[in-house]
Amino acid sequence: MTDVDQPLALDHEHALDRNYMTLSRHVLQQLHSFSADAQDLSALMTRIALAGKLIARRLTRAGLVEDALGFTGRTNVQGEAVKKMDIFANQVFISVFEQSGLVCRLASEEMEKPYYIPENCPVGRYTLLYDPIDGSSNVDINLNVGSIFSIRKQEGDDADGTATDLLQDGHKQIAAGYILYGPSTMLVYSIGTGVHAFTLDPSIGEFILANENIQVPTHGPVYSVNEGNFWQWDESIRDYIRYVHRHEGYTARYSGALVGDIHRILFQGGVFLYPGTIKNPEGKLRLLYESAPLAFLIEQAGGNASTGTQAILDVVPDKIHTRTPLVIGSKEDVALVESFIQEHLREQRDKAILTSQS
Ligand code: P6P
Repeated sequence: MTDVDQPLALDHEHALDRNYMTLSRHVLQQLHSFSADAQDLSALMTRIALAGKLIARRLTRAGLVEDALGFTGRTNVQGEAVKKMDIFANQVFISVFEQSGLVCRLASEEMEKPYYIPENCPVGRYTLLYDPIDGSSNVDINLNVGSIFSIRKQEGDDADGTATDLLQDGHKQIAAGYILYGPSTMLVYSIGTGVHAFTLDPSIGEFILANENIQVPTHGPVYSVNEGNFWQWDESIRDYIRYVHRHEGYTARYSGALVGDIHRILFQGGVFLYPGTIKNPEGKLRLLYESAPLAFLIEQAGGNASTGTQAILDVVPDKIHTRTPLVIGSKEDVALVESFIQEHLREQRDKAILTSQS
């Protein structure tokens, strides 16, 4: 029989040949240290992974479990209708971290104010900021969703419970990443030593290293944006869209779930943008637990992330749920979007000068 006649060998056996690098070991290896900080980070990432496994399990059975799908009938602090899965996932992170002794607070898209670890629980020195289910509109139609996380150290004592130490720029993040619930469940993270992806092996309940030191291509074909907002955008963004419509080599991909769109760009290159609109000049995406963690990750992978005029990691929020416009992805593609914005700002300045001189 020729090769072409050979049935494809399902190489389950080869999968066992991998060295099975688990997430907790990988973190310690990245830090080349067993210091208290390193152990904390490893433990934090292990808790994130546990939350991911619990949420993945619920998602894979959602259609069969009473009360897993659909809306709660409530609206969250964002003014968005809350899905039952949003509440479930939000609570999973709280439950997984409450007794960990690692965190003092959890700040979530789903909670107006941070959740403070109760007195009767061990309190740690870190804060977890997270979007428990990003893209929850996809849950009921079995499309990919994600969880986004960011870890910061508490600064000061926050005795007044206002968590003002969280209102600092994204360079204060010590770890960030996301969990993508897709055909497989993947956890992608960075602690400032590159970007690494792990795939959940449900048969052993472990996230196993799949891709190490991921580098986003400097350019890619994908532009990812909700073109339904076209007429709500600034003219500079409309001109960028006209450019990619008229030039070869671009393709549109938009899933309605930020994590999936970013994951595609991380591996294939391109740019995701959620610009400001007339209705929401600051855009829709939240800085502390969506844009900043993803910006941390993409910069670690050699990409860029900006508001269109300012690096996302430099933005200082004035409140926990601050929103900013987002342009994120391959260096060259982010720069192209920014060039249209800069061109329009120049034109506006020139026009203002001419008007003042006339
Ligand atoms: P729109 C999901 O609600 C989300 O926060 C992101 O995951 C996603 O990229 C975006 O909003 C989708 O927003 O306005 O295009 O439906």
